[in-house]
Amino acid sequence: MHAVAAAAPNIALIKYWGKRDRARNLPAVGSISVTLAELETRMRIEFDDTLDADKLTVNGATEARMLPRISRCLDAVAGTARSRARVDSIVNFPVAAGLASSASAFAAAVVAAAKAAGREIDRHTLANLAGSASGSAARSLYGGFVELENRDQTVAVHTLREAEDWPLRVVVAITSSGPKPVSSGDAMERSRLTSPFYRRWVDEQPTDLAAARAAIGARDFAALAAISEHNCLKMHSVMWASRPPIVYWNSATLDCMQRIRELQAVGTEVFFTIDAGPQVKAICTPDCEAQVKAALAELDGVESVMVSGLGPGAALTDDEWAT
Ligand code: 2P0
Repeated sequence: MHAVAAAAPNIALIKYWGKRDRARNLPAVGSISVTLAELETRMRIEFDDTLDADKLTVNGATEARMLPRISRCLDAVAGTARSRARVDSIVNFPVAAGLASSASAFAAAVVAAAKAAGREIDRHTLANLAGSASGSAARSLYGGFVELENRDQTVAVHTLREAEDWPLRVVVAITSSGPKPVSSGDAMERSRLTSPFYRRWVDEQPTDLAAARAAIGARDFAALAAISEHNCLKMHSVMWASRPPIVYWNSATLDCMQRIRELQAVGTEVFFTIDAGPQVKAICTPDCEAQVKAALAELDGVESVMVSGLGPGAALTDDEWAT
């Protein structure tokens, strides 16, 4: 009655921002992301009749804040009549790094919970179960370049191109490890209700998705860079125009963007993207990785820099913890 699954976080290039159905956590727009490698959440789930409540640990410490969401996710996968569960999770990257640790956590949770409960659940259904816990988690069920499309009452997620097919690198510049001023769920709702740009954002998303899909299909770095930066800045413009405004950036965020523009001006294949936080993710070709990493690491206000390749979707793994 136990299983272990591993899942990586993902970084959206064409962003999910806004919900069309808050109760079911269905996104207002489709999105395209890259699933990372090396960084992972490894989760062990054991259903145990002798427990009187679910228990969750993260890196060995009891974690109460995330527990209700994990419990709801286990109910969705294994049914509300399930036994209580012992859930132990090991995260090998800083949770405050702005890497959507909830995406890797819920992707790992649905895969491990289905196996531990003895349920055969196809990947499409697992992606929807993960997505109802955290929208971006649906994408971490798949590897490489991943598209999430809206369907009637569901999402459909698939790999557009495998990681090995276009092995780009992701350099993450951490500019602040403090907590978010506003959660992304609340911020999305505020944007929907108050931003004058929200409707336009939703209406234009199919055009941006099509451009990114074509760029990934053709492995056209310049085209992917242009549409990804545009989509990121448009999402943040929606937030900035919300009332009260939602500004996740700090001055180091802007310094990183400026440095990336300088690198682009001398021909470096790199572009930026920024999520619901102040960290800057620089996507680059393998040849440019060392240069990008050094250029960001030396900036004042950059606390640390992490690098990742692209990798596979969530999967069951053997019963050993990563050490
Ligand atoms: C994304 N973000 O596409 C976008 C870009 C942040 C900015 O998905 O409310 O934690 O749990 O469904 O998935 C972060 O939001 O939101 C996110 P919920 P989630 O990656």
